[in-house]
Amino acid sequence: MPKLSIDIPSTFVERIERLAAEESESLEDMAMLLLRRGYDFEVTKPEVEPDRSQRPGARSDARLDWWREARFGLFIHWGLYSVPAGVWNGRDWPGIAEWLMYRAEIPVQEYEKLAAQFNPVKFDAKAWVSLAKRAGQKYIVFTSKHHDGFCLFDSAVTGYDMVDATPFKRDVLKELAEECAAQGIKLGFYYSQTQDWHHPDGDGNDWDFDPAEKDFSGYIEDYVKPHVRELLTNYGPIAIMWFDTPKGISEQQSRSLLALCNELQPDCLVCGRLGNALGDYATAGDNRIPEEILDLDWETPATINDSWSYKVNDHNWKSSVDLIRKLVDIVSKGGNYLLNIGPTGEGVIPQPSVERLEAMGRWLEVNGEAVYGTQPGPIQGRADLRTTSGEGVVYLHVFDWPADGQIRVEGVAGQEARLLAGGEALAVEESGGALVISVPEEAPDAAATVIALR
Ligand code: FHN
Repeated sequence: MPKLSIDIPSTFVERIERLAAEESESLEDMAMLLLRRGYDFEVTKPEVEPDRSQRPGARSDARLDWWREARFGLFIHWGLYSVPAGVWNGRDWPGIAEWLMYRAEIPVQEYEKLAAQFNPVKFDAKAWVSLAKRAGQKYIVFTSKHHDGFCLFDSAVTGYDMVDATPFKRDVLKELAEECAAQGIKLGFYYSQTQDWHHPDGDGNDWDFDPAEKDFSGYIEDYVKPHVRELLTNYGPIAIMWFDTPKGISEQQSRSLLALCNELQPDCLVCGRLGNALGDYATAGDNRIPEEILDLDWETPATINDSWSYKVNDHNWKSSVDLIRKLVDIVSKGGNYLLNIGPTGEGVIPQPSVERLEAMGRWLEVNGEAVYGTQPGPIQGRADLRTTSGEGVVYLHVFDWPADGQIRVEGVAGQEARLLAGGEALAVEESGGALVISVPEEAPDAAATVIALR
């Protein structure tokens, strides 16, 4: 293979190194991916990109109250890509597995054949929804159509859907919607509005279709809008339309999609990735957590391993301690955590995901009052702890347990301190302008021990 010797700016090298570490790829593979299929190569993106921010006025919109209270949701990436699970023609493709079609430039006619293999006989809407409940998650966002263009719902506008094109023939959205209603959890739909690698006029597929020939406006009018109409008409009350990757969508197009959602289901929220800063709430970058409180309603979508959809060779699972701390970190800055699972092509949720979500649920059972419906706490920027607050109470979420048995906090008042785990009262005294809380020798919880200070 010919070698190319060029000087690359150090910022790009750092970016390659960071992405390679994040996705557990070799530097060579990551550099190849970046060159080959133009990963977004911006070196320093803010956690919330301006076009994915919150529309003016939404910050005080009461329609978001349930979502502000919820703090923790379940994201589900499931589709045709779950079948090859990151492997194509015997090669394990680097990167997130739902991007396989794009990364491997699989022709539409080849990729479509996956539909005949998508027969998820182990799909069990009841079990999926009850896992979210056990995890303490208050809403679910499910991929109705990802960038590969395959629809997981029965659509009258295309035959490229779960009911018409797979041996399974079941409308999984309908089953999930019914189950969410039965178990009392809100349901949202992920929908890729700009990228569609199957539709000749959708964005992204330039190996089958000539970009110069594409009628993107026609695709939005005659394909995306009818889909949105179906999604918001046929499945009962939908809590969120989670559009994704706005890319080149125009402001007028984003506005018209927003207007359609508002017309069909006025209470349905629209996430920031609708584009053009028109979302009801801001969407941070994937797995990105802002350093500080943002004066916005915002959400971090995040993975448990590296890939969103099931990837057979992705074993890079974050620990449950890490995930609990990420949840706490996000909530302490006023955000929501939308944590993802990628079920297999058979419909099985990988066991490492189940275990981690259940561990989070056990933690939330004890400490949920310090998470749900809370506000960012008064102490920010400390590495050893985070704070959230409620009516007359500050919650200290202690990550690093003190060796000397005392936690010192400044800038908070309080006479009574209590461990949420077990309810034990702790001695509190003022000393030198700080509150000093005496704590047991051992940390009661390895992930985060919560102390309620009143
Ligand atoms: O390209 C997608 C990706 O596959 C995944 O769906 C994530 C989830 O937030 N959104 C896009 C990248 O930001």
